[in-house]
Amino acid sequence: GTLAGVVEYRNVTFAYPGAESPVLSNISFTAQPGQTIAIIGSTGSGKTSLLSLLPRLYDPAEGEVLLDGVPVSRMDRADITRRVALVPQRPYLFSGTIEHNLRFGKTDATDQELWEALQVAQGDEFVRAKKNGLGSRISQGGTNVSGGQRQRLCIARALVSRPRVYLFDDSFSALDVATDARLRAALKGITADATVIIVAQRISTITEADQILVLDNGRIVDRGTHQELLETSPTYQEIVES
Ligand code: DUT
Ligand code: MG
Repeated sequence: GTLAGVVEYRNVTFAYPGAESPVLSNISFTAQPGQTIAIIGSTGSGKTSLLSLLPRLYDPAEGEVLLDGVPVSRMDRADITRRVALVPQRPYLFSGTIEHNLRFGKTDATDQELWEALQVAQGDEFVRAKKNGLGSRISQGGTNVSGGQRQRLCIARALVSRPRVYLFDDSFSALDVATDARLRAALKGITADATVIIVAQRISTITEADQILVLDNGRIVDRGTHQELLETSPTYQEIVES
C-alpha cells in the first residue's frame, strides 16, 4: 500500500496575527514519503513560518495545508503531533532527565530505541560520558547543555517519536561540516520512507535533496534539484556563492 506522510501546501498565503502584509504568498508544493525537500532562502524569507503551518502553530489566511489529502485544519492536533515531528530552530529542552526529554513524544520507547536515536543524532557520546547517562538532569530550558548538544537531543527526540513527517528547521547548521555529514548519512536509514523537509543555511546540507524550494520574501521563486538550480536560478547561485 501507499506510505502515509504526503504533505501538500496548496496556494498558501499567511500573515501573522495583526500584521498587514503576508509573510508567505501563494506557496504550493508537494512532499512525498521517501523524499527530502529542502527550503533555502535569506533570513526573514519565511522558512520557519512555512514549516509552522503544518503542525498548526498558525493557520493560513488562504489556501490549504494537507496531510495525506486531509486539510490539517480539520485534523485533531494530537493526530498531527503523532504524525509530524518539528525540530524547531531554537530547540527546547524540558527540565527533567535526558530520558524524559527523549521520550516526550513516545513514552513507551525502549532504552535501545533512545540510544539508537542518539547515535543517529550524533549525541550518544556526550550522553554516555555523563555520569548518570540517560538519567542525567537537564535544567530548565536546557541551559546546562551546549547549543549543539541541545540540538542533537531535539533531533533524537524527533527520531524517537517515529513520525511520518520530519521538519528540521535549521537543525544542522550549528554542527561542524563533518558531523553534519555523518548525521545526515545516519538519518537516511531511519527516515528512508518518511517525508523529510529540511530548512538549511549550508548548501552542502541539501545538495542531495529531491527538490529544493528557493524562498524569497515569502514566495517560492525557484525550485528544482541542486544541479537544475545552479543552471537556472540566479537567487540560488547567489546563495551558493555567499
Ligand atoms: N515574523 C513575524 N512574527 C513572528 C515570526 C516572524 O512577524 O512571530 C516575521 C519576521 C520575518 C517574517 O515573518 O519578516 C519571516 O520570518 P521567518 O522566521 O519565517 O523567516 P526565516 O526565513 O525562518 O528566517 P531565518 O533564516 O532568520 O530563520
Ligand atoms: Mg527561521
